[in-house]
Amino acid sequence: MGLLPLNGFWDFKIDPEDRGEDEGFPEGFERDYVLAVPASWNEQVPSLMNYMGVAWYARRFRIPERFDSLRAWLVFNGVNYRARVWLNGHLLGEHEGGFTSFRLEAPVEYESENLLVVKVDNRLAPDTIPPGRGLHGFEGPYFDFFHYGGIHRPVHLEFTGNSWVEELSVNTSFRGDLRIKVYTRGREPERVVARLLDEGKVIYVKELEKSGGFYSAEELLRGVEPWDIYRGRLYRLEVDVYSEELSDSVYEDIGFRTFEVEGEKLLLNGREIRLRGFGRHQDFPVFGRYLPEPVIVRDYAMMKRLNANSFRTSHYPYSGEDLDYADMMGFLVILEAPLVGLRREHFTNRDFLEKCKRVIREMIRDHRNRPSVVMYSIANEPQSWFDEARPFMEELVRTVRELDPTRPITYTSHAHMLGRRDKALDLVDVVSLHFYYGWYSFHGDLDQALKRAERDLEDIHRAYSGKPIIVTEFGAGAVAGLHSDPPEMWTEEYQADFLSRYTDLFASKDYVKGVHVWNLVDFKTPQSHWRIVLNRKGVLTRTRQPKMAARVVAEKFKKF
Ligand code: GCB
Repeated sequence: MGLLPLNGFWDFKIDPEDRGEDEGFPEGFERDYVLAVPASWNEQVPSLMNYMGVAWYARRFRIPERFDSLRAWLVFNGVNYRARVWLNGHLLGEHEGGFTSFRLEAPVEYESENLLVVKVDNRLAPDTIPPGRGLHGFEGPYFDFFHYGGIHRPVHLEFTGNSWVEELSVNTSFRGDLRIKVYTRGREPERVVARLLDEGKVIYVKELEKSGGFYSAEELLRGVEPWDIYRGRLYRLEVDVYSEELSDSVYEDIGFRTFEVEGEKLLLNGREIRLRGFGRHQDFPVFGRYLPEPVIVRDYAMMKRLNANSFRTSHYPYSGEDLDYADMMGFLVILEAPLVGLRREHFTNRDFLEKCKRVIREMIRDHRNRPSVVMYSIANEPQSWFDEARPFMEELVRTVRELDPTRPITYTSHAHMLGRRDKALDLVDVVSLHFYYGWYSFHGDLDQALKRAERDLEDIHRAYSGKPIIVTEFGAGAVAGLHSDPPEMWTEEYQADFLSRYTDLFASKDYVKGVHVWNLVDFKTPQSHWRIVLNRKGVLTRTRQPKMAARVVAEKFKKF
């Protein structure tokens, strides 16, 4: 209830020796730079590009006195990677994980200015999520995207009375079912009221009933329009919590839709569909890991022109703004947790498993009410050919099902490309596969590559018949402007041929229910001999201009 944005310019200082806490930084420090929030620190100042370590942010703010009867909360939507937060010199709390939100109660001053200080630490370790090896330098990541740091998603203050909404969950169907559950904290509310609005007009009001530890209602609403592909029909659900007077008020934009796996089929609103789309990244020059709203708008406009109906939030849950836009535009989203590059040693590490479960819980809490989110991907390319992977994945699957039994679960597997058998794929509802024959092997030889891909597909289909298969990655790098006849690797022609021939193969297999090209856009990676500044597998350049493959993919998707 009541929002005060804290985005804008913040003081910033790096602390390579991690001495700031001893030196009193929480009470204020002398800045090195003034940086913008939200955004990664790396590209705002060239000398920060490769900085991985501890850094400090600070800003002052004032609050109007008319809020002084309320409780104030600081909400951080994403700080990469560890954050510790002080207000007026008092430690409020800390959070680990770069892509989920956290909220801290903030005893603010009303008569004077407040000083907010945040310590951010983005050092990688074998047990960070995603994991990395080293503590310093860029020999670290086990993942193929640049390890940006900073307060890279919006920050705001919000206010409540003495009872407040801790969590809200909504389930719907395209037939008009509506199930609402509200968990409150603080003083026991006198009543909790839900309201559904259609373009500002109230179409449903209900006082929720208390049972167990929560307030709930179930209803069948006749005449609501379903949410569908390219038709992001949204209704606003408002929940008011009263204790004496209005104590908290929250809202979610919801849609009425049903997404199911039935045998080898994917059904949206009872209709069989196939997914066409992309793996993406939240990556843009200067902003780093923060994707500004105009770029979000452009990415969706481009996806629509390319005839895509879906994407995966590879390799971490995306920002609220990005997924709000998916809700509005009617795109289907596979929401992926940041569990990228899990190795054998992770599977037997109990603390690491608990941390993964916490991150997944936070991801679901942040995005569970979105109509666009139709499936969860719990990990990307784990070393799931080891026996130890099975109990680990089993526990993650169980965790997700307990939290949200309504959405199918997947994880992406590349075991087959290494000639291994995946030991956990039977645990999930949808089999997601990656294909890079013709890029990392069979260099430049698409005939052999496609033969091998077809053989793998048939084998995997036989092994998991009865489950839908989707291809969540296949792609080849192309440097925009590089051409050759006959097509050679890194040219626009080779990428176009690669994507065209692979899409034809997938289209010819009935049991392949989705194709996602890797990637929509070229993106920044750690420096290495196998990347040309960026990962060049985008069908668009990093500034969102089409390569030759874009037109080809648009045509193929029309028929998929
Ligand atoms: C993969 C990874 C993705 C990489 C991609 C590539 O399998 O999931 O993060 O960027 O391959 O381009 O190599």
